[in-house]
Amino acid sequence: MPAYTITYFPVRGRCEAMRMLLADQGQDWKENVVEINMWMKGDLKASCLFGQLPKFEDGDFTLYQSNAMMRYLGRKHGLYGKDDKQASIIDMMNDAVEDLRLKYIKLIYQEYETGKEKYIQDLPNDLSKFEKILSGNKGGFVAGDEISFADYSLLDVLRNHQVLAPKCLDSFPTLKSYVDRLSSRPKIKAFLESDEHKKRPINGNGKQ
Ligand code: 0HH
Repeated sequence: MPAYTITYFPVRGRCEAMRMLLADQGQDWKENVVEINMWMKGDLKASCLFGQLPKFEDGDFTLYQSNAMMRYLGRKHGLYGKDDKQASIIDMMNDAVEDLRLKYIKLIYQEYETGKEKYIQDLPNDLSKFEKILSGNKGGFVAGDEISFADYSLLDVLRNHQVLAPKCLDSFPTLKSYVDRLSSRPKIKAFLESDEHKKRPINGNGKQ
């Protein structure tokens, strides 16, 4: 029986970075898929610490907040840098990814029709920051020379943006090769090619 359980809606959303991490680390997990009609009944929502999903379980240990889950798995699977300074850079990068994810979520769920063009126009302003940071780190990851939990977060957000704006990485060669290199890691590649991943929509409203 897998150690981990992810309880979430049938979307990639806030869990696909964690799924890539688990797949890449050779971990099994169970998916507890919550359809919207079940969520609307209210009992599960009432039981969630902050009234939201995802919920993550490791045996009898339960966590809410997707980034706390990433940090937990980072600590548990050696994906949190080699010292306190690297760990702090990894935290900083994960927070920066969260800022971009929140902008993306706002676009997808609130402003898609009115704001997509402007969003794509402004996107290089955000991407250039990540390009600069990654090109300054010869190790090829957000910090040091080993993958960290924040790399899976960044990979997920960049891949989502490639769906939103397929050419968005064309002027960012380091980011482009970073996405290609991480996506080609054998276990990530197998996960990305799985029906499980391919059939799961990125977002819950059909927009991407
Ligand atoms: N800070 C939290 C975290 O990182 C934010 C969690 C959150 O926003 O974990 N949860 C949302 C779902 S994520 C939630 O629980 C967005 C995906 C929405 C897809 C839903 C589609 C269902 C389609 C069948 N929202 C529900 C709620 O707040 O009641």
